[in-house]
Amino acid sequence: MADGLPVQIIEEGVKEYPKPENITFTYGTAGVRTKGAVLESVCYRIALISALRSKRLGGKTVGLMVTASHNPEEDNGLKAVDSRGEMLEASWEAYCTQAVNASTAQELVSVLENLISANKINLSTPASVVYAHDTRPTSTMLIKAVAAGLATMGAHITDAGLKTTPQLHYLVKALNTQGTEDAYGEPTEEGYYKKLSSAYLKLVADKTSATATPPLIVDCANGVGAPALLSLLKHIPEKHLTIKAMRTDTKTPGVLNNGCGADYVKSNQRLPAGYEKDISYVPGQWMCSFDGDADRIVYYYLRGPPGQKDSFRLLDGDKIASLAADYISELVKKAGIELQVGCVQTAYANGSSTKYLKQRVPVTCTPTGVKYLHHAAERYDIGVYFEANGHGTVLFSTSAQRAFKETSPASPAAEDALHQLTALAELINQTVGDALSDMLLVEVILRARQWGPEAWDGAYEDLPNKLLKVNVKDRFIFKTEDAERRLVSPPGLQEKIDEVVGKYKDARSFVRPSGTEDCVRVYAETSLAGELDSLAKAVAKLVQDSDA
Ligand code: G16
Repeated sequence: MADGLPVQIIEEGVKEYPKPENITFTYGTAGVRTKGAVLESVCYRIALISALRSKRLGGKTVGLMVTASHNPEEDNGLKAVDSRGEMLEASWEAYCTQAVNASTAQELVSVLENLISANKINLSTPASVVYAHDTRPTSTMLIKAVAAGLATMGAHITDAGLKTTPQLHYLVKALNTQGTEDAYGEPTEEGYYKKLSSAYLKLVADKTSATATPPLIVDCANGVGAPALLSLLKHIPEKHLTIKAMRTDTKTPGVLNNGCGADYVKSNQRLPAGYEKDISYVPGQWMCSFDGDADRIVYYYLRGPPGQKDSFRLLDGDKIASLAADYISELVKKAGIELQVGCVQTAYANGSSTKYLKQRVPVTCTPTGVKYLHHAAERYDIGVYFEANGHGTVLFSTSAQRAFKETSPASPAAEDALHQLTALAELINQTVGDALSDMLLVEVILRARQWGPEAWDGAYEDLPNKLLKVNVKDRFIFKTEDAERRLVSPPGLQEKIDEVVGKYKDARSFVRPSGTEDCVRVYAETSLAGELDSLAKAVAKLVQDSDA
């Protein structure tokens, strides 16, 4: 490949995987995402770009995950992962969009040539790409197209098979750091379980046995999180974590994310469908839901019997962020080290959570998308980032991790805090939000605090809130500013929203196009529960009218 792109092979690839006519693909919040049946050409082309990305990074391994995460089962998509395990460098997204929409091989080659020259890529550098997929029926067909694209570029390929998205992120980082002093872990699925479970066991070793409390009921969204959870549990004795896994059917067509999963529970603010008859609930019982690729988690419990009005209580990403930020800040103080703990949220964060967090730590707001939150969190010594939908993690800077290991403790309590911080940095998947790792984090903190559901929930009371999806002809005419809190287009719509919001007491509402689904999202929040529906519907109507 030293002499240039393999143009002839690319031409054959484009013939094999032609771009469907009349579809324009976009690189959105988490890569390209749409109906799985039309994505082969996208997979082939993004694989070409991934190989170039690896060359640009001196041959380091990058990753490709075939998944559509929380979307319905017939959707699929591709998430591209950079060499440190984070999302693809933003400046490359535009090349991805151009490549997937190029209608001829010649156009595609010219996009790739521009990319090569703008990034001064040496084509003789080797490329290495690891890819994985979730349980969707279209995944098998799509990974073939990924493999074909990588073969076109002569990349070294690792097919990691069925994995959760966070496991793929972990593998990328582990592969690139193995044998160095920053080794992240053994670069295998087994290595991932060993890392998480041994850190968890260190953290809960001397805590009250969990058998005294009812098992944690985990809704696996009928996705890849189900086998991953069962594998993880083989490494954790039951006395330290008792789980009842639900919605674990990865075989029956149509069940993925259907009436279950983190997105369903968060958006509908209710139990997974059918739980009322499927679970024998006991008071004080914790429950949580993963999403389809296990990169999100939300917790919940009931204040009364299943089905009783207002008994459902959600502990979403905001509540997890508060739990983690509080706990970690306390440990830092006890350890006697000077580190800044900060928190990153999006416009979807409940106003009460932001108020609560701001009284404790600095808080930053970014647009939706892990790719934005992750980088903002890197600016703190310890950056806690969570989206309200349950996607998030905690990042520990290199200097923070060094301080945990090198600080001489001034007391036994300080020594214990330093040990705990060291183990937390191992337990938490620092590459991306991870339902399994976040679940263990929550369990560690709840055990340490000896908290039942009400104690955690009592930190603050969420303002009543609602999230609606509005279908429009073209969601791309909706453009935002100010971390997506205000619309700049269509002209005049934001002023109309402001006018409506102004009629409600302490209310907030914003509108943004989804980057993963073909819809516009409307978020509304009020101080008075009785006014919520009316505000959300009024703003949704403004969106619909603007589309007429
Ligand atoms: C992805 C992103 C998240 C984002 C979500 C919804 O999640 O990784 O950061 O919050 O999409 O995005 P949007 O509102 O733009 O559709 P996942 O879990 O679906 O990969």
